[in-house]
Amino acid sequence: MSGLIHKARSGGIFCCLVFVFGLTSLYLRYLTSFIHTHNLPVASEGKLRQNINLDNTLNFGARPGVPTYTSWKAPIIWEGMFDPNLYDQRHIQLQSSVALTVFAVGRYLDAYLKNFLTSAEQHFMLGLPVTYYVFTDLPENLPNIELAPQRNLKVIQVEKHSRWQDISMMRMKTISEAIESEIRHSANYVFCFDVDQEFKGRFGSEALGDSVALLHAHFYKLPKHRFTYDRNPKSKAFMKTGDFYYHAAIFGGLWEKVKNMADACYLSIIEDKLNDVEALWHDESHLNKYFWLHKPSKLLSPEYCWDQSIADKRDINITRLIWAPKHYDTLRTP
Ligand code: 5GW
Ligand code: MN
Repeated sequence: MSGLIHKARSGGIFCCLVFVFGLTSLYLRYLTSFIHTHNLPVASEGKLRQNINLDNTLNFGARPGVPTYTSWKAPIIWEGMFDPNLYDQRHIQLQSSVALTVFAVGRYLDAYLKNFLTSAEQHFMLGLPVTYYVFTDLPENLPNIELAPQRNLKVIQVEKHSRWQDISMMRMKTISEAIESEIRHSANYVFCFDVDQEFKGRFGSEALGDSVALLHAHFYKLPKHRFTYDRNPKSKAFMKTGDFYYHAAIFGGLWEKVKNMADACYLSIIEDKLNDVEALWHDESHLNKYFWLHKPSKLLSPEYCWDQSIADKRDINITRLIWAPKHYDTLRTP
């Protein structure tokens, strides 16, 4: 009798095991099919990353002199608001990786790229894997820069547009293509930079977010009516009003978000060309329009991109990146 019960019991356990095993393998199959159909590297699953609630740890009262969040509750990152170690540890744990794109076309290569890259090695996203994507028409003139472990550089050749407005605007197309062909397979986040700048202090993982915009150093204190949005109703960049004036020298976020943004800006730029109009500040006008319609999830204060010629520095507790001197006379003549 007891032997029979024992048999029945072990039969039950066996059935249970088969059931659990079946469920697990079904679940695994679902997971793999999800990864395949969406063609995402495992670590770059956007939804997972959007649940990073690190921004709840920010101290919004740390900087009484300046706004620290927007009307739609996106944080504006100022020195003193965040714990750098907390951000770094969490992003290392999540295996976050970052691609930095930068264009150095024509004379901008010799003038700026070396300082930009060597200073990025000192201050940009230390502790995380970083790949620099350098777009240039002169790959053979690239400076030789020694990179720290976990940091790589890829050079992608681009043509030199004859109009400087096009060099600047066509970056959106190139960025989108590079995200599609390369970046999305190797990085979670993309940050796009002007080359005429130099890192001076920590530019770290606190700057990572779903979609990230930068407050323009010359406008962050000005009233809205002074913002230099495009005011021509014929342009796709036309804006009557907005939230902030964003600087196109830095934008970033999850690769999915940056790709959407670059695609939208490029489409608007092309539509303007077909209509024979050009936005007042080129790609920057289109970027401002995009972030008006699609609110960024995080804003960077001008501490992240400061112009040292601005006299009133009271709000700037640290300069993380500064504008390099402009030599328009020599750089912009053909
Ligand atoms: C050249 C002449 C006029 C304007 C832009 C260029 C130019 C820009 C160029 O010859 N080569 C080049 O690589 N660029 C890229 O576009 C650089 O990454 C540069 O940082 C970016 C935007 O141009 P900037 O920095 O001159 O624009 P602003 O808004 O900082 O004055
Ligand atoms: Mn610039």
